Amino acid sequence: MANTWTGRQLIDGRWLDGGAMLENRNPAKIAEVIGTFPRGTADDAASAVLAARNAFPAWRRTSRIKRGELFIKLAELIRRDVAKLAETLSRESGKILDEARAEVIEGLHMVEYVCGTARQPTGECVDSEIAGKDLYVRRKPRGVVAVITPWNFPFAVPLWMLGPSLLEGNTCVFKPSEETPQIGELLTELFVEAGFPAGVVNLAQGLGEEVGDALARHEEVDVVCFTGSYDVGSHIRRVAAESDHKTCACEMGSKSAVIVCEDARLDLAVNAALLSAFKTTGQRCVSAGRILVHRKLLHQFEHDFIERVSALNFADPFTPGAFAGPLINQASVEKVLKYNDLAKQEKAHVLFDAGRLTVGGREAGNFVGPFVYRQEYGPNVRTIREEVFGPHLAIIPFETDEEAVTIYNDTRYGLSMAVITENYRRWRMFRDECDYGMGYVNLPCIGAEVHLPFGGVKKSGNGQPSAAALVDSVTHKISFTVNHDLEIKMAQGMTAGAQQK
Ligand code: UN1
Repeated sequence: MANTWTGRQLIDGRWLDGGAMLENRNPAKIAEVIGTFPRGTADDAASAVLAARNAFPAWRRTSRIKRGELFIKLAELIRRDVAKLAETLSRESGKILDEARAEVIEGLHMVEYVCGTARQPTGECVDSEIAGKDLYVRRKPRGVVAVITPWNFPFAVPLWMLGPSLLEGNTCVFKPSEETPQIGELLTELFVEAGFPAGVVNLAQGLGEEVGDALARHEEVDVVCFTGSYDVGSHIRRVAAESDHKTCACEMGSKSAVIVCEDARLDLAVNAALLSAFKTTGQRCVSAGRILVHRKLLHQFEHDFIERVSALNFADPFTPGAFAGPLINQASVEKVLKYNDLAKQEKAHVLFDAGRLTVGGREAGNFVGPFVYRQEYGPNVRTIREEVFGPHLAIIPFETDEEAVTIYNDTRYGLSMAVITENYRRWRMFRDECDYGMGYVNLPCIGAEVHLPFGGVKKSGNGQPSAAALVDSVTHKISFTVNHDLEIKMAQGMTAGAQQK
């Protein structure tokens, strides 16, 4: 499969190749070029937006149920191709095969959710204060949606956005991350094969600062859906704010945490912490960068946790039994190692430091193993507040539940949080006092399902979640008042007839 792929863009139903190309490499074996793909231009982005704009009127007039039926076909095609999609995803993103498969299934779940909601009520019928009037609330599509997606979930996250956007009658320009163009193209091919009309889904490939930026700025784009880093998301929000009509749904970084309470079951806490911190090599938006542990359990927790961490296998994603794969690129390697050093400078007590992995073929890829340290909570400690996006984990001791809340909230992010406790009053207090979008109890802080809202607060997001809740971002609500009387009667007691002199 290596060296054979030459990527294309899809604009108005036509596959386009040529122009400047970029290389796509396997992060587990960086010498391996998977293929090349177009370095799209701002003009390509504009053509894709125009195609989406032109396709919009016919698509929004298509019955919602007919639109939903195309997703039934799409679901069949994804099911047919699960193995191929998972393999492509693993090779391109470095995610282990088991997780890549789970991600394809997560994307499929979004498609199935969309099929199921197509026949659900979409509006409300409301009473008027005038008996002869009926009031209705309905949703209308906003228009053209730019779908700008990350490399860490390059199949599921695009579907979280494309699914609700298209079902509601919007047309889309899909811009995959430049790290994962191939899985983006395979997904787009499936939309074409399922029979989505030309121009309804367009694929724009290339660099974020060129194509992504052009999409976010384009006046004919009505909504920008974005998942990725805080810096890019905040740029998109500022650019979009320059136009009057454009809205954004942004899901950005995090410093998510697991809170291990005084009464926690230790085995469960250790497993939850392990999955939260190191699955996907710590490269989920929701990955935990912090485990807050009650001092009473600290010693035992650290012992059991490090024992488990030292047994984890970070390996080529196709290795049976691998726990996690490589980091996505060299820049990530440098960033993670820089934060590991910073923790030492900040006088962390290092409990485990696997460092750069250089044996068993790992020297050929972007492999960095777990780094675990204990750090006391205090002001100005950067590593317990800033996002690292890798296998870099702080264990922070606490004494009281109130202190745990303070520590949890003392970061500018607010995405995901798990509480490990047997006490429902305690859980409820954390539920209400912490700032986050996705909360868990006796679970890791990863692993959300598509029929829930997915998004965060503070620097993690603008409160316009993806997945099922995206419907609120890609539609606007209209009200409609219908009069069944033969005369006009006004609400609020206003006189409706001609005034007598
Ligand atoms: C992400 O973190 O970038 O909740 C997406 C989860 C997955 C999606 C994560 N369902 O862990």
